[in-house]
Amino acid sequence: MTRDIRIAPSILSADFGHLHDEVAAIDKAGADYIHIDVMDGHFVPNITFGAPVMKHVRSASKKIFDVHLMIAPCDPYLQGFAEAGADIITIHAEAGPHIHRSLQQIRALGKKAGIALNPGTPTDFLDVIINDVDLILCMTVNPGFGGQSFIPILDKIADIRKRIDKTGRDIDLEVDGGINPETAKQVIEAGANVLVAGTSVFKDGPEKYAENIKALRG
Ligand code: S6P
Ligand code: MG
Repeated sequence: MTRDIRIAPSILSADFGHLHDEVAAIDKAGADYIHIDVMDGHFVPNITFGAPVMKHVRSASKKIFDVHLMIAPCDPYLQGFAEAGADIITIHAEAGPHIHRSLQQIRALGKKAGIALNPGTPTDFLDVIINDVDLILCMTVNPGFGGQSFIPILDKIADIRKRIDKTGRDIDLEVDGGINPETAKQVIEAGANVLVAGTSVFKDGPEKYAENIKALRG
């Protein structure tokens, strides 16, 4: 089956000294979503930036801002990211004691709700929340750093695709971590339709972004 593949460059690999220009450049180069990685130094062993920085770059693109919150607890920050211009807010299965309420809160803020599964988080978890999400993010690295190697959990991606198809709803299946032209083919084949990529999009400078994005579409 042919799916419409969307590419979500992760600005974690951008030049932070020129973030506004970098977001404008990937927009122009053909990005479908702008993937925003937020890390708190607690849920993951690294710190990036918060809603004020995202708000500052929001004006660089009209594309979908796909916010990946690697933070716990997530609840106190959801409104801030919604107000800063997020379109999709994705939280991790382990991001708080009442994950169902957190997903409801994202939707109540008028945003699409995503759930992220770490490589070690079982897909059975989806049974209890799949009707409350618009996107499922399957991590193919343990989150915290860009530039890690892809963990080949293709059966897990295929399992999530089956669960999505069973709902009959149009839920995005996003894959994040170690995506390059070779692994992109594998995850598309397994059922993913949104590919996050940092290293492989931002390598070799802005004049290569369009070519790098195109190479991921398979
Ligand atoms: C996980 C990571 C992801 C990012 C990532 C992808 O540690 O932080 O959530 O989206 O930057 O990067 P790469 O280099 O694997 O494509
Ligand atoms: Mg991410």
